[in-house]
Amino acid sequence: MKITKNIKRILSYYESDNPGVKANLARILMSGKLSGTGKLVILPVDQGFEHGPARSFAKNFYAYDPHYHFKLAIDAGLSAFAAPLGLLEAGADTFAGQIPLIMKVNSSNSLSKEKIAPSQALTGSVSEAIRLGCSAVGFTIYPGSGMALDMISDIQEIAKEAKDAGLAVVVWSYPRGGDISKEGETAIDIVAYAAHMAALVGAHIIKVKPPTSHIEQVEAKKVYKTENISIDTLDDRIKHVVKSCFNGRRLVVFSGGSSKDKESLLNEIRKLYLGGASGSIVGRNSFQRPYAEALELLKQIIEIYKGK
Ligand code: FBP
Repeated sequence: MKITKNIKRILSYYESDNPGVKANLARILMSGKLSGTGKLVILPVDQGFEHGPARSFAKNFYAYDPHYHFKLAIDAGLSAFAAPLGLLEAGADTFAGQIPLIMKVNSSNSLSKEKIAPSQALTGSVSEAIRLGCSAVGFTIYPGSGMALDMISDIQEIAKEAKDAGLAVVVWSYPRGGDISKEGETAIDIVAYAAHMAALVGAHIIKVKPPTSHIEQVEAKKVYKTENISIDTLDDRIKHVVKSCFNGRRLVVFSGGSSKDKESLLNEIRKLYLGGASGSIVGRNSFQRPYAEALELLKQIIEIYKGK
């Protein structure tokens, strides 16, 4: 595989990483229809854990089958497929080597949701990710939660183990819990802060939700005003989040959220692209649609990231 100049430049930003990590990042960046562009579209299917099977799969009952998701990610020409251990095991042989895999190594669930101190259990490990041929491990932190400090300590250990083993690290950074209001979970100051924390814990790829123009913290409000930080449009806000991730030296992808109509999603993704996002990670909006529709939607998302 020959890598493009663009990908060489991105890899050069990861100054401390060993050849194994760089090879795995290159594998993700050189797979699928966005190969070599430096942009990524990833299919995440951990919603069965996070929200339960009916809320995740009943809309499109074929999606109860793990093979459905592997096939969708491969047929759509995506950059990677992310899922928890059990789901990856269920398609490991049939789809071996066909798409880079990201093992989500921690998960929350809606049955034991905690309002103040939401947390995640470890549900996979670096050695299992290696056994299944994964390119990366994925880990969620909830900045703001009463359990945030424990989660941040856990990711520190897992990231070290993953990097030593040559795996890339993807951090889902979703603020919630503690004093953060519901509106604050996607506030621009909070999302930029959460993305920056993910960069600081050593993530190669950072995943956050698209931010709103709400500012949650009183102290931050003053700075956004005095320093004239533009946050009025979504593309301005994306620029600000990307800047908060080491001035663009880290890959930052944005989640799709719950199912919405195609045009709203595509409009949102156009703004993400304009703001300099590295890509999208779109779960429910893809697999809750009928197969052909999902393929068409993913094709259009990929076209946007190709700059078309
Ligand atoms: P979606 O595109 O379906 O939103 O998937 C992105 C994702 O990060 C999943 O990986 C995860 O299961 C889900 O969102 C979690 O959402 P929340 O924590 O808001 O319930």
